[in-house]
Amino acid sequence: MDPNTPRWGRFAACTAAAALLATGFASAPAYADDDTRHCVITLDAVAPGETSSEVVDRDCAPGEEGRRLQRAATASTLIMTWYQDRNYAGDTADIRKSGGPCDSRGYGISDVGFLWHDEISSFKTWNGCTVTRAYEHSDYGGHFGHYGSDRVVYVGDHINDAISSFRTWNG
Ligand SMILES: [Ca+2]
Repeated sequence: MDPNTPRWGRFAACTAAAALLATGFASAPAYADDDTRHCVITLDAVAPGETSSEVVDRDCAPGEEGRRLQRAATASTLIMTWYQDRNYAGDTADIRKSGGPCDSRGYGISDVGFLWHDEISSFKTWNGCTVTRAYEHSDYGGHFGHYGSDRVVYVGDHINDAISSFRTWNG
């Protein structure tokens, strides 16, 4: 047996542990209030025959500037708010769309975008969006969480920090 093999095995294990540790630190909620980031993501209407809404605008700013941005976005209908941490804490994103409230067809967000990949831990839905599915992968793939409430204080261990796409509708 090659005497180098176990050494490489140990090296690989150490690297994996270091990567996990770094991820843990990155998601720890150890920020001051103004270090949070707040976004407004605006979706287009779902085109006939399509299942997803195009993102037509995405704007983020830190702290109070970001909250002002969210308060100013009143021309469209708020359908979701995403939170980086459980209990509606940390970075936030308001998801808005043109037109009226959520209907039974609802909205699909096929990719939450690079800022929000594997980050979301809680969310709220608004304006008639009463049922939501959160998926592990883009384009509604992998395992998912199903929620029949417009207030989800924690998405659950099975999908926490692992969400890449959403569907939400009036059910
Ligand atoms: Ca999180």
